[in-house]
Amino acid sequence: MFDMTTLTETLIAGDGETLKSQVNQALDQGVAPNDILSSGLISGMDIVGERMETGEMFIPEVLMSAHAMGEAVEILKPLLSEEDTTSAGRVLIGTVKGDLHDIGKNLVVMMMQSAGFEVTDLGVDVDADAFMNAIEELKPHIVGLSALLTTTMPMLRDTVTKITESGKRDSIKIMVGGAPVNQDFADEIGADAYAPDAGSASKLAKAMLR
Ligand code: B1M
Repeated sequence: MFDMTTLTETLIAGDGETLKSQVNQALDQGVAPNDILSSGLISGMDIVGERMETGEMFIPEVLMSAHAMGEAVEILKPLLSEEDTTSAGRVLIGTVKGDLHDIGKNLVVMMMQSAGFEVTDLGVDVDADAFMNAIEELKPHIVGLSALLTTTMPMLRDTVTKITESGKRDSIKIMVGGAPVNQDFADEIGADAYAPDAGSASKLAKAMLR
């Protein structure tokens, strides 16, 4: 049986090349892509986060782990696709202003694309005006906002408020997510949906447009 801790340890060490070959080994041994992602990789990033907090790991090391994670996710991407790939709607997504975290948001993008959504990703550090301009241009059915820092959670509120004040809420559903976000906060700021992870984000997106 494949030992998932090898993936976790290699991710924490930030060794992208070794991680890629270990991911391939795990796949060869029949481990499900979703298990590799959740038990091997995401749990590794959680440990990276804890070590970052305690000062055991520094930003350059965290970045190496983040980069290794991105490379591993690239291998898993085509394998994590959902079955139904008919066009499901337009999604506009981004990480809010002041926030540079994009690994989770990229996973949400990947799951939504594989569920058949046309996704426009505005990237990171996206202010409310940039979301508004893109809404004008692309007329999305769903706007997805990601925030990973408690300090950028207010930007979720500002962006939701701006979209609401523009009078476009009749045609747009707003979904929020990110580690510090929860259902209560989503309700408080007037978002239509909160998803705790990428899989539920794409399922909820489909349910919202039904
Ligand atoms: Co940052 N960072 N970071 N960091 N970082 C956290 C978030 C932190 C919890 C670490 C810690 O201290 N324990 C902490 C935040 C504390 C807080 O706010 N309370 C923190 C901090 C403090 C910082 C800096 C301020 C550090 C500093 O400079 N002193 C700084 C801020 C920079 C900025 O953004 N302005 C910073 C910088 C960085 C790096 C650049 C080094 C790097 C980011 C690289 C990158 O993203 N390209 C980084 C990383 C990697 C992390 C941790 C370790 C990992 C984040 C991650 O990728 N997780 C993180 C600790 C942690 O989360 N355990 C931490 C894996 C990812 C799959 O999960 O992003 O939660 P997640 O996404 C999930 C769900 O949340 C959900 O689905 C995803 C997939 O299942 N989801 C959505 C996410 N978005 C969604 C949107 C949706 C729906 C679901 O709908 C639209």
